[in-house]
Amino acid sequence: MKKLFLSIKEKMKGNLPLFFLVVILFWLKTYAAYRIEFNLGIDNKMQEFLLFINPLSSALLFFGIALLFKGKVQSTILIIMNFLLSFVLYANIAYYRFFNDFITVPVVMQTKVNGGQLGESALSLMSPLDIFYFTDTILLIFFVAKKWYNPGKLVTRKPGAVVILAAVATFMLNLGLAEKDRPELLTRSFDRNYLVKYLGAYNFSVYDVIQNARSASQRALADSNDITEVENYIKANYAAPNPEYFGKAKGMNVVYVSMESLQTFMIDYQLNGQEVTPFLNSLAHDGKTFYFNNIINQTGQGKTSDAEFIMDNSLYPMSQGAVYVNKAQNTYQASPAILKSLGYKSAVFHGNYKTFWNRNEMYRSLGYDDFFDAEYYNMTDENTKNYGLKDKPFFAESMPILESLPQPFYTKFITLSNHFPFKMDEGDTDFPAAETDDNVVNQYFQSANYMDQALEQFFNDLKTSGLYDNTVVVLYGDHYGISENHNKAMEEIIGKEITPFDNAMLQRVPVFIHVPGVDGGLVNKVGGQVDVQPTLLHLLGIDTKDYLTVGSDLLSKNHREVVPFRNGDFVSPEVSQIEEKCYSTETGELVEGAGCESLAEKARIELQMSDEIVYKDLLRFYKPEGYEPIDRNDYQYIKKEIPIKEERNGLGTQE
Ligand code: GP9
Ligand code: MN
Repeated sequence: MKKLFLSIKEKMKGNLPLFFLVVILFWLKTYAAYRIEFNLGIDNKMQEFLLFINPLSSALLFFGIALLFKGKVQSTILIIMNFLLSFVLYANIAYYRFFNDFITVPVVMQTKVNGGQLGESALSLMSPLDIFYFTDTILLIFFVAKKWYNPGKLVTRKPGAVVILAAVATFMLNLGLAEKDRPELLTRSFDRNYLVKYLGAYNFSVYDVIQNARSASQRALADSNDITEVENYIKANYAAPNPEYFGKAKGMNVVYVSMESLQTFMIDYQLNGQEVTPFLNSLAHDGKTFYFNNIINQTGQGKTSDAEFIMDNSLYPMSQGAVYVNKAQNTYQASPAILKSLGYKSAVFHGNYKTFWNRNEMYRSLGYDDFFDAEYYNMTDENTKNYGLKDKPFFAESMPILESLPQPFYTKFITLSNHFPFKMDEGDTDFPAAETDDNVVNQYFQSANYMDQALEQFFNDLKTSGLYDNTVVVLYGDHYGISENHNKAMEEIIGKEITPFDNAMLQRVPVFIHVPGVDGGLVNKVGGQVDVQPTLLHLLGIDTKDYLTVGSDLLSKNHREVVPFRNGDFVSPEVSQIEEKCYSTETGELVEGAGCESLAEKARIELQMSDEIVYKDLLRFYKPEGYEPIDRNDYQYIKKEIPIKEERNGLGTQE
């Protein structure tokens, strides 16, 4: 061993110490980032240890490659490797600060699609101090420039080979210990947090690349036999409609509104005695609107677009990346297509450009007839903020277009103002900010209040135009607004310590359904976003028994109540599993041996069945009874003139 070390030292011509110094600096930096930036939930000493050693194998492996070369090539490869890995780490840090998640291959694809639009959010997540995450790269460049790191002639590749072997051995040890602490880590985990905690940010990226290549090949390998098991499962779990409500909205128009970042805790919440969302609160209590206060959001990395996907298809979005970006060419049997054969026209209204989140591609597969994007709106500086048109001008300018549509219509409106970082322009709100130390949280109340006012204005316009009496309105919160990273301030807001269970409950989003002529009221059944589509279709008098939807009608007597989160956790009326632990849903206390396991299996199967459909594009092999398949080639979203009705003068204007 000693001989080997001496011979390595000789061959490295004194570079060995500097090489290992670079490895150690990189290792410590990564570990510091884990501790400072990520919230990985370390539970025991073993996890603590694994977190500490996991950057080592990556450093040895990637830097070790440099040692296979001599002279300048060696130092250049070392610098490039060090920079690339540091960049991967830093990109994850910036992304995590908002999304509370790690970057995956599909997210990178998404960024390509979304272009510079994410710039503003990304910038607000960076700080000059972040240069710290490149100190070792800078030092290395300095060593090389000063010729302190100066690999001479390479006699053998042995040192490189030894370092790479050491990397593999370290990785195997790491993986072995991780599997012991968390069996089936690689095969079952949907949770990126776990993978990073056990294997590290760099190994996770490698794993992710492999996973994605696998998913692409999955579609190619699937055939029509794969649909049988999925079909049997879904049909066995079908919840028949409640005769009291079935068909009560037959032939009516549909308006969906995606309420950006709105969480259920905001409904009826008073900030210093003042209601934040007085209009939505009035709907919750008017007895005319169904208010579902126990619906968990099931979105993944696709956020708003994931929620849209769930609402239209009653399928789960992808566990990684956005289905809108990665599976836009699939065959779907979405609401706009289902309703087409009943004479419905469909349209989306959104104050951002049509390519954002690949919507113009996805909407063709969903069968939307029209897409009114930013091109149709007055996108002045005053009217817009970070992600696009502000909600008040958005609804006001949408009204004439909505009125011009042939009826019955199925439409959705995607709001934007209540988006992170929630900062409002001067003059747009006089609602007081909260007074915690966290500006994001403070501003959230102001922008939510602005959205609430915009919604009230929209409802008034619907009433004035006469559409209200013949239109089902579905309002839903798309996903969380305040991520876990802001829980310190959130504890002040809700007045108690936030446990992992409370945190899961904060993932609830409000859902309202107003059906003209039907009494509503509070429905506190546990449900998920996947349950909205079957609920709506049944109200419209369309039985979902032949459709492959994984949700179940919230108004049905047989509504299933084990509701999965996208990460495999679940909520049910009795017990809930959050981060692998079992809680009583009623008290929020940890419970042992309380039967979370069998329910977790149910939740897992539901997700798996949905994933089969989405990942393998199985609906191309399935035709529901009476359904007319659509051809995505029939849809193009080219700007056209809107015939504005004359008698609508004065309607839909901003107050
Ligand atoms: C904008 C919308 C908002 O078009 O998708 O972004 P998100 O809430 O998904 O970050
Ligand atoms: Mn959103």
